[in-house]
Amino acid sequence: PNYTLDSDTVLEKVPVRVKPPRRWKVVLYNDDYTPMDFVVLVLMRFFGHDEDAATRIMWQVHTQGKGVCGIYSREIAETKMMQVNRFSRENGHPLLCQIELHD
Ligand code: NFA
Repeated sequence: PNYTLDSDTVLEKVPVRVKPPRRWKVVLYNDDYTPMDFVVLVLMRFFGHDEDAATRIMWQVHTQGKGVCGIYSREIAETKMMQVNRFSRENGHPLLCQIELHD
């Protein structure tokens, strides 16, 4: 029921968000053309990794076919995906960035 304080004042119940927001993985995919140095640069510039971490993730993508750059809310993940794909195309590389729902 709604909470009636008097005949003309009603505080409507609004849904309370009880579940934590879903998290999204930002994923890079391997290809045969993008230079390794460019992938490391992307991981440092857009995901805040230092050179060692960026190199490890780049190598994971290169050898396993894909790798996780970071985990974010949907808004942040979509923005990073778009920024990375734009930056890659601007630099003439086919590097592909996508997002997927975290388990
Ligand atoms: N496979 C690419 C190469 O050998 C390097 C690469 C790594 C590309 C990670 C995309 C992602 N130049």
